Amino acid sequence: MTKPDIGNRIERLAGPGGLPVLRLSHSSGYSTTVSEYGGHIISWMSPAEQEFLFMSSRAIYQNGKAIRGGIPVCFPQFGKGVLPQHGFARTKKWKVIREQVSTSDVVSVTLRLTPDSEIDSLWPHQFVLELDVVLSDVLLTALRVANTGDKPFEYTSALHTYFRTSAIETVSLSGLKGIQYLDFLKDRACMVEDRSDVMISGPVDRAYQNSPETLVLSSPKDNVRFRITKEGLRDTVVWNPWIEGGRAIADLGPDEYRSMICVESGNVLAPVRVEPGDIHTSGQIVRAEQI
Ligand code: TA6
Repeated sequence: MTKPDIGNRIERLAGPGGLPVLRLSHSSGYSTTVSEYGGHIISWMSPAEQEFLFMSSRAIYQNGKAIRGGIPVCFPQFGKGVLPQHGFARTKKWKVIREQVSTSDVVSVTLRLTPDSEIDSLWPHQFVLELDVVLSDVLLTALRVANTGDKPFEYTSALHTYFRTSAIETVSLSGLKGIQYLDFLKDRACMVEDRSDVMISGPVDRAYQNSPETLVLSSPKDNVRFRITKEGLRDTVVWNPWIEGGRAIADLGPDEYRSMICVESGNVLAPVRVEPGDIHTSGQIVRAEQI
């Protein structure tokens, strides 16, 4: 058997704003692009070149700024806290440590983030964070957090996935009925989801606690349904800023709230503790099905 040629399958390119990116292509026709800045996936496309991830038309591709859209990695803090919102991983340059095409034709890259002096001053823990981006006819994203120091640490995280839709009002998310959630728009009020299909008709920002392993997100206008399966990530955050909220976000284009829905697999409500020498692994697989 001839070994697949990495050159054809993994290209190093200058992405938006000149940021170095890796573009992975699978023999099925799927492709994905990951930025070394932020370890941030900025595109995932079907063989027919249908883009599945939302990217803001006003996204800023600049050192120190988080990119609006795609799959930001929130680490080691989800949301607000002592660190900058959603942590520092999304605004740091990661290092590509592995590029691989397996004999079964799965294309993957691994990026690594280790502390620099700035991180050290913000979060004084010795760690190695690795992100695997694994492309076949599905997109797998895995995070490995290694504690390389001699004291335990805790972190929260999320794969803050922005799905693209051409009509937010037609989108539905199933699998959450009966699941408890904290409503961040109502002072973290604790509620229980009573809908089988969660539809979005106003601002939403909530964290479903211990959500099921698999959720299904449908965007009928785009003839697509996403099967989102997570492992090692207990919670699911659902976010859409809606009209007013969207206007307040400088790097979101006018009315682009209509074109996005964030369904974020994460450990957001309770931290993960990592003992010295241990590695915590988590991740999600997204499968796109045409409907
Ligand atoms: O995951 C939802 C959330 O935490 C919202 O509260 C909202 O602020 C969003 O993330 C975006 O955060 P960002 O820092 O990227 O503007």
